[in-house]
Amino acid sequence: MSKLHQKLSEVLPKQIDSIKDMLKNHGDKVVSEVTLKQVYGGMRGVKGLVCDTSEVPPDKGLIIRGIELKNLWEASPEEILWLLLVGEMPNGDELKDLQQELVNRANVPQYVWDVIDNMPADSHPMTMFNTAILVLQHDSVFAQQYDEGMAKPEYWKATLEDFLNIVAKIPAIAAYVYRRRFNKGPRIEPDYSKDWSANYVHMLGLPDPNGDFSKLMRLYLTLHSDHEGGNASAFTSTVVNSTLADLYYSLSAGLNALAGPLHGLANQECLKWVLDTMEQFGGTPTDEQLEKFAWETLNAGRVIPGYGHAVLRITDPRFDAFLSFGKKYMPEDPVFQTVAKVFEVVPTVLKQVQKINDPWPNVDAGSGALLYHYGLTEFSYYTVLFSVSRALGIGAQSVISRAYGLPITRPKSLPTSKYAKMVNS
Ligand code: HAX
Repeated sequence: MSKLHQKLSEVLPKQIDSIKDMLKNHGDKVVSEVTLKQVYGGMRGVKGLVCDTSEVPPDKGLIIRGIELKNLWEASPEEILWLLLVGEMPNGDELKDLQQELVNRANVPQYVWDVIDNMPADSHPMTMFNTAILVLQHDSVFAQQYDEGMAKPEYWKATLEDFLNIVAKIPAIAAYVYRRRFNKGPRIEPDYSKDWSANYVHMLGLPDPNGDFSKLMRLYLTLHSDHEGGNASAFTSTVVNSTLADLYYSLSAGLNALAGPLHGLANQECLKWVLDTMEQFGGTPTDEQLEKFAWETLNAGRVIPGYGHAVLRITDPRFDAFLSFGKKYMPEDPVFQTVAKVFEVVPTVLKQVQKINDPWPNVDAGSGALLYHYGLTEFSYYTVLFSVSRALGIGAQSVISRAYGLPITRPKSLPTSKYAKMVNS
């Protein structure tokens, strides 16, 4: 048994007992009320889900297991995986053990490469990536053990197996999607002397002479890992996994939600918006030019990608992390300079639009410019990077949900006529 399995076998029963106690003593306590506006407003603010991996207070942003993001900038994705699941950082031995376990599980079956090779060559990279994850379902431990009559207390262990197998394999899959989709040459064999994110960078095959691109990718893969349970991708996965469809089905479903332009695809849209301003004005635009461009976007009935959030009411601390990286490593880069300028101008414009609740940048506002700087210029690929990272949070949430024995997700809907009757009576 790996150290992660051992640790979870110790930690989870205690959590399960405390939840059982809380439910026994306070099960009927009201924790949230719902207004009609919330019913027709995407359930914003309705408390009805549990997520123990992370929390997003509107005035603070992402907190993973009680640790604010600014204290996690230096963490590796593997450490984050452990933290999400266990609730504390791994020690050196535990980290090594987890990294070795990922290496042991990293081999990608040939049928995955065959499927990617047989997709239309101009498929969106997210379609290629999510299809590859779904195809891997063939090897789901959960599905196989369920067929064999697995008992409920074993569900989390089988989900953990699927989770680690997926995490181990996705860097190679994502890297191949990049190389195949953008004609970068044959697949690059993994280098297991490197850690998880550095090996991913190696398999992408982009030049990284001084290691700065690897530093960015490590930060990127940490920052996007989790964002509590109600965001569209995590929530979708939660619903699908609650049916006991295994993690391959549920992760692929969640990542399909991430592919929407109001969610993860905003990172490709955002860089496009930034480059469009530069093209229109022949370089880094002035404040006045940017303001005009922002109003033109809004007046055309479009959103300004990378700005606004369903929960946050401050500058996203993940954006802060990217901005600080850019200031350190590429202060003279004109695309980065434009991103920094957009940050000064766009919130002042959005603040003037009454209906917009959050005028501040989100995670997607700055990351593209940094990737662009290091030669990752194919921005339709950016959401795949996001997905590789978000798989950590989604998988951890699923392991925990199955350990808690949460039932199938099934909120109640009513027809409009019934709501009308309720509010008019
Ligand atoms: N530009 C223009 N209009 C915006 C806006 C923006 N950046 N942000 C919000 N609005 C509009 C909404 O479209 C909505 O308009 P309607 O009432 O006409 O539909 C109104 O302002 C109220 O929206 P809100 O309450 O402030 O925000 P929501 O919770 O409804 O939506 C979104 C949150 C993130 C979807 C929204 O801010 C948006 O579309 N932003 C641009 C796209 C984006 O950056 N998405 C990535 C978000 C982070 C993420 O999930 N990454 O994966």
